[in-house]
Amino acid sequence: MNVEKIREDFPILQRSFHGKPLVYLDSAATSQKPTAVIEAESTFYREQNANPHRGVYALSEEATEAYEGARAHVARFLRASGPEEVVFVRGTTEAINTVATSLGRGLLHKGDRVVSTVMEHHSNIVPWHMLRGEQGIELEFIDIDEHGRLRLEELDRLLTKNTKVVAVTAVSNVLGTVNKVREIADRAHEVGALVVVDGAQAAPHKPVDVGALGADFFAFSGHKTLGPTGIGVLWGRHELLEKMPPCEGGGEMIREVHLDRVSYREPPGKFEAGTPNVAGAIGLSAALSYLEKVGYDSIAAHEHRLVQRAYDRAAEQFGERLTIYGPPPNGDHEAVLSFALKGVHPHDIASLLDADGVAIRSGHHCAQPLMERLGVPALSRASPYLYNTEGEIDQLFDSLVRAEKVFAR
Ligand code: 7TS
Repeated sequence: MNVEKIREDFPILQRSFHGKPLVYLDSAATSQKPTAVIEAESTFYREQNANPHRGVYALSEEATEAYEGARAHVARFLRASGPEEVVFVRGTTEAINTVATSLGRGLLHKGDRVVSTVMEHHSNIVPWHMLRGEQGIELEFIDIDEHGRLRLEELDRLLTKNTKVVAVTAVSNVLGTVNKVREIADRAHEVGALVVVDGAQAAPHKPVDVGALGADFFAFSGHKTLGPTGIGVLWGRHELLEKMPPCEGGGEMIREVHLDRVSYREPPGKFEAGTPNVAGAIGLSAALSYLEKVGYDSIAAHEHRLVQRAYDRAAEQFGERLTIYGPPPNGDHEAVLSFALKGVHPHDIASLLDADGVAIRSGHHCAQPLMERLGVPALSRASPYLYNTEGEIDQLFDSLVRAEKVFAR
């Protein structure tokens, strides 16, 4: 993989901040966009814009074809049975809320249990909390061990005949841990529970096969996979989507509306009320094409080098003073590096790095229960992607050396 060539495809990487070239290391928050994605969206607006599914005129038919073509592409990308299993939503957050809200409307009952994990992003915790409040659903969490891996032995205790949903992230946005989703899914299915997989941090880095994962639902966000903001995917097994009630009512999700009754369309239509984000779906399809062209194997090998470089520099430069959280590199640790530098607050690190043009995130990363579990108020996080170089990892560490000099007492 030629990183310099790839970088040319991402116009934003040409920018400078505070007189320094941008070193963008916050791709777990959102990835940057290649020209192909930006062009795909603007071409739609310049040449094809119309409301899909509504008009009989040629332009609307073209818009419909482009939108449905994007859906078919996502279905292939996920190795789904077909496009009817792909619901376009705003992102992972909306996808998981859709599942929770819909299941909450009649398919889950007081005393039913939802099992999640302590490493989830808030978007895979809060929607289930809401069900706890509204429906009397029990909520339990799988803990982690000292390496930031899930303690799967807890499933013996947590999976009972009352367990109806297991909601787990495929990859942690803080620890980078790659979870054993298939094993969890097999165990969950033994007690008849449905498996909701948060794929927000998985889809950008590894090929997805929803069948092989054993998922019943899979959610991901376009903007973390080189695509536009405001578009994401809820994949669900078709027979489940068929049984589930819609969450929002409005245009295009209905079959018939009368003053005294209403009936709904088949999925995915019944979950897509209102005018959809057509340009976003087309941009997402262009992003998936880009990822497929580069190839996940090349991306993984490249990211692997970056992660290894970070671990090496951390050990050389800081030893015990810098802790990278999550499993050791070279296995089940994705390109998400959350760390603590002794004596320096994460926000101070992020501000000082910003002065060097290095963009990383600091804070609780929308995973407050995990921060509590780790006993830290906040962490710094560098999350490289296919367009980052080993030189940029070096720049990160050079800046960290400076941060330690300035702030550590
Ligand atoms: N799940 C995981 C694992 C995530 O990392 C995120 C976003 C979401 C769900 C929510 O995705 P959204 O597109 O609906 O917002 N994570 C982050 C992050 O780590 N920093 O900023 C956003």
